[in-house]
Amino acid sequence: MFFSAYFHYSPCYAFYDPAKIIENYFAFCLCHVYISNPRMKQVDNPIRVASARSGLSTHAIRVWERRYGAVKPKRTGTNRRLYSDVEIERLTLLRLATASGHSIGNIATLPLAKLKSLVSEAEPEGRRARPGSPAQSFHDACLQAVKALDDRQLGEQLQRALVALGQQGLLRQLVAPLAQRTGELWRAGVITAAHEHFLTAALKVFLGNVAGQFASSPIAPAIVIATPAGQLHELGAVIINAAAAQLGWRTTYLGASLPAAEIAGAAIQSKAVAVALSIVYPEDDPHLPHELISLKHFLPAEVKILSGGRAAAAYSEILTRIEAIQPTDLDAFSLQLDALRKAASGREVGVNTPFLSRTI
Ligand code: B12
Repeated sequence: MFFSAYFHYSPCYAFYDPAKIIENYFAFCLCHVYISNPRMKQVDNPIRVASARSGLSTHAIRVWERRYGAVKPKRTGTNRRLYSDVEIERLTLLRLATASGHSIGNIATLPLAKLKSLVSEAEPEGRRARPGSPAQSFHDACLQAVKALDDRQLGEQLQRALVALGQQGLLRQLVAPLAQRTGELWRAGVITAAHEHFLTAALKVFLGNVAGQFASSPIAPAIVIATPAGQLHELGAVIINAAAAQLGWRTTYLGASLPAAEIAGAAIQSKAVAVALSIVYPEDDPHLPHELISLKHFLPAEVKILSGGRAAAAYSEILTRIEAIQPTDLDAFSLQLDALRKAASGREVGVNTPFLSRTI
C-alpha cells in the first residue's frame, strides 16, 4: 500500500496541495522504513525487481546464485525465482563489496552483518580520495558525524574543509563523494533514511550560507537554479548554486520539483541569462519531457538552459531538442558559465533583452 501511495504520487499536483504533500511525505517515510527494517513483513520480488533494486544484472544474480550460493530464492509454481527484501539487500551488499575489490568467491556466503561491515569500511573504486589526503580525512569524519547524527561535528568538519580545500575543492572532493557514499550506504542498509535526510538538510544549509558569502554585484549575470517538477533530489542543484555563486553569478535558487511555468517566471523576473536544471532520479519520468518542452516554450529565446545530474543523460534527446547545454561535470559547468558571461557582456541590451540590465 505504501509503495503504491508513494509511486502514484504526482509532484506537480502535490506541489499546490499541502494535504497531499504531508500525505506523500508520510507515505515516503514509511516506504523507506519498510525497506530498511527487516522485521517488517517481507515481500517476494521477481528477478527484474531484484535486479533494479540491487544494481546487478539478472545474469549476474543467476550466476552468483548457481556458482557461489550467494542467495537462495524461493520458486513459484512455474519455477520463477522470488527474492525476499533481505536477499535483495544481500545482493546489493555483494555488489558494493565486489566493486571495492573483494572476490565474490570469498564473500558470497558471509552473514549479512559481516557484509555490512565490509561495505561500511570500503570506499568504492574511482571515488576514493587519495589515502591520507585532507579530503579523505574530512570525508571519513563527516561520515562518522552522519552516522552519529551529530550536526555540530558535521558543521565543524565542513567548515574546516572549506578552509582547507577551498570552495571548488569542497564541492568536488568532499560534498559530491559524500552524497554518493551516503546513498550507497543507505541502499546497502548500513545507514537509514534518517541519516540521508540529516546529511541533505545539513548540506543545504551549509552550502546555502557558502553561496551567500559571495554577495554578487547587482550587475552580475543572473542564473536561476531548480529541479524540474517530479525531480525531488535537491543536492545537485544546491551544489551548482554554490558553484555559480562562487563564479560571481547572481543566483536565484528555487529548490526542488518546480513546474516549468514557475521556473520561467522566475527567470524572466530576475532577468536571467540562464536556467540550470539538476536531473537526478528517476531516469524514466514520462512527464519530464513535457515539462522541459514547456520550459523552453515559456522562456525568452535568449535564455540558455543548462542541465546536469546523474539522470540527465537519460533525457539527452529531449534536452538536445530544447537546445540545452549539457555539461558533463562541474568543471564543464564552470567553463560554460564563463562562456555565457562573456557572450552576455558583449551583447547589445535592448528593451526585450531578458538578461543583464547593464553590460558587465
Ligand atoms: C539525498 C538523497 C535522497 C533524499 C533527497 C532529499 C532532497 N531534498 O534532495 C531522499 C531521502 C528524499 C531520497 C529519495 C529517494 N531516493 Co535518493 N538519494 C539521495 C542521495 C544521497 C543524494 C541525492 C542528490 O541530490 N544527488 C545529487 C548529486 C549530489 O549527485 P549527482 O546527481 O551524481 O550530481 C553530481 C553531478 O552530476 C553534478 N550535477 C548535479 N546536478 C547538476 C546540474 C547541472 C546543470 C550540472 C552541470 C551538474 C550537475 O553535480 C553532482 C556533483 O558532482 C543520492 C545518492 C547519490 N549518489 O546521488 C540518492 C539516490 C539518488 N536516491 C536513490 C533512490 C533509489 C531514491 C528513492 C527511490 C528511494 C526509495 N526507494 O524510496 C527515493 C526517490 C524519490 C523520488 N521520487 O525522486 C538512488 C537512485 C538510483 C538510480 N537508479 O539512479 C540514489 C543514487 C541512491 C543509491 N545509490 O541507490 N533520496
